[in-house]
Amino acid sequence: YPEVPNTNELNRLLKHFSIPPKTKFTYGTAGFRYHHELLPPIIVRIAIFAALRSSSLDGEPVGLMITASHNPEQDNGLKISDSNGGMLPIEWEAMATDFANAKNLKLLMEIAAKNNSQPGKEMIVHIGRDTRSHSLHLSQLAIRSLKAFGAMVIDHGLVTTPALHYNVLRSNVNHMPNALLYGSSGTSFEKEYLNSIIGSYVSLLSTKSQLYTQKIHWNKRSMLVDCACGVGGLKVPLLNQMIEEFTENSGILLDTSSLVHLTPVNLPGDGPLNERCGAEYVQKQQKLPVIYTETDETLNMEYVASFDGDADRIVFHAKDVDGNLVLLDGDKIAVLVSSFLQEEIEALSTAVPFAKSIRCGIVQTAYANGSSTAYLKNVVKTDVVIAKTGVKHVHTAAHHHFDVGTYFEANGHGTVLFGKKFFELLAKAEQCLVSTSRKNRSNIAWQRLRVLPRLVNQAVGDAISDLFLVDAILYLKGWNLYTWGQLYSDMPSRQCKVKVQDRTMIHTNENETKATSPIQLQMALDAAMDAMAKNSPTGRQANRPRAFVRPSGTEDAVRIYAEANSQKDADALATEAAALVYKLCNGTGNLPSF
Ligand code: G16
Repeated sequence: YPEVPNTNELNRLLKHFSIPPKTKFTYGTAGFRYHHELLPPIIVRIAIFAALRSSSLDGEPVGLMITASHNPEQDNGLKISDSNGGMLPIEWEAMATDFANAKNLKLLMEIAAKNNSQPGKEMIVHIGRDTRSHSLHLSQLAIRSLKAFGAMVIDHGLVTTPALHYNVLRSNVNHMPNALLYGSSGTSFEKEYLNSIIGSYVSLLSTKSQLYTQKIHWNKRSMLVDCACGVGGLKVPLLNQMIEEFTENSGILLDTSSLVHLTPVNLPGDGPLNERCGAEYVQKQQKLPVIYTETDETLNMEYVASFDGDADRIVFHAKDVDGNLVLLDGDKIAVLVSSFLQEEIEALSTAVPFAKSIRCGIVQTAYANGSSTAYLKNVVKTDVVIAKTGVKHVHTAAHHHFDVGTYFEANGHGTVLFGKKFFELLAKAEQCLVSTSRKNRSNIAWQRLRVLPRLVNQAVGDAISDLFLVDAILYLKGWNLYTWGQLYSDMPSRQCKVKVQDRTMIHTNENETKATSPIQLQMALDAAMDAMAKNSPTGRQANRPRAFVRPSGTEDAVRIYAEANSQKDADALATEAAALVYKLCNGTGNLPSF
């Protein structure tokens, strides 16, 4: 701990990093995100805010991640992890915004007092940063501000966002799910985090080889991992070795061909961050990523994963025989994961009827492809809840509605949350299955389900953890990306962005499917959708053309989404929606064209 709040140093920092005139910073979808040159005043103020948040939780550690995730290299930002590893509670966002805009220490302390918040003896903040060239300087500024305020700092250096959230969760024993309470070792949090993922991955794979009595050696499966030239690229190269070490040392009987071999490409420095590579590019542009890494190897494009810049999102894809992209986005991941969970819970219910009372379900956003929602409801037969864009909304909804709640945004951000009742089920299953064979189907289901809370990040969506979860499910099912992709066909869709003078003039309804103002905008969008529906080949509800617009909370742009029965129609609807936004909301710059 630093000695006491150092008022002189705080005043110096706040004065030196003053708020530029006529600037108003706002807490967005996932914290603060701006051009990096605008960030220092926010960093100083939000570091103090984070310390106060920790104080309000009686000294429970919270986290600050310096990253602008999927944005271009010149942007940077701050994500705040609450002590439970999740996002900052929404009720605290207004105070964060007020803090980011407060001129001096007196005003900061007035805002804090108004919110019943005061510095405490124990204020602990974990810090992490991504690989942007300005992130080191910004994290040092955050550390300096925290120390001046009297907070203790735990600096994790270069980490992925989900690893930072995991570290925060792991350091707050009160919030840890049962599954994480044991297994603690003397190793660093990051090592423990990766070990926990890999250990449970290997255990999950081993459930397929229950029928084998000896090790069988085949060629290894391999996956290309496009790390978006971001921080995930520093971690993926460690994973192959960790998998091998774990498999050798654990004594788990495993068909070694089941282990995936990862070939990481687009590492930091290989190319520009998030530019024509990574999850955001592949999913939004529906294009294969550029591979910047120089290599003599012939790269396997049959099985590819793309991370975003801070590795909290993942999408999978392949290049088909015609060189086209086959995309498995967050919706497809939701379908794969939720079907797997339902199957295993059902298999367990034969021996443990309590399993039937577990509420499983999915949370999606308005961006979910209509076909995925229809498939989840009609084929998987699971409950689907639509929430607002942003982890803070989908995570909360999954927690609230389900005992096993899966959420995946179409952009690849997601995880599965296991509630208290799920852990009761595991305990009951252990008692019921004690005398059954390990090859009994219910027993296998129990072996599979019980490793999931350690494999799947319980704090936040996580590209590394989701990579192993998806790979294990595909392996257990004996599927490749094509088999998976054929579960249902996506409705053709198009996403684009338009710049306007002030995007905050657009307001939407609760689940963002309609603009509530400007009022003429939704009327015009409805008219465009109606006109297209009249000419649609089918009247089925799932195939009705659909478009919506919403202001981004991470970029200075309005996002547009359209889906229809053909790519031509989806493009036409997106073009029309973009033109309407441009006209009715004072557009600037260029209109998108396809
Ligand atoms: C963040 C959030 C995601 C959200 C995305 C886009 O992702 O964590 O939940 O979907 O922004 O938000 P918006 O459409 O408001 O710009 P990331 O990976 O950039 O941190």
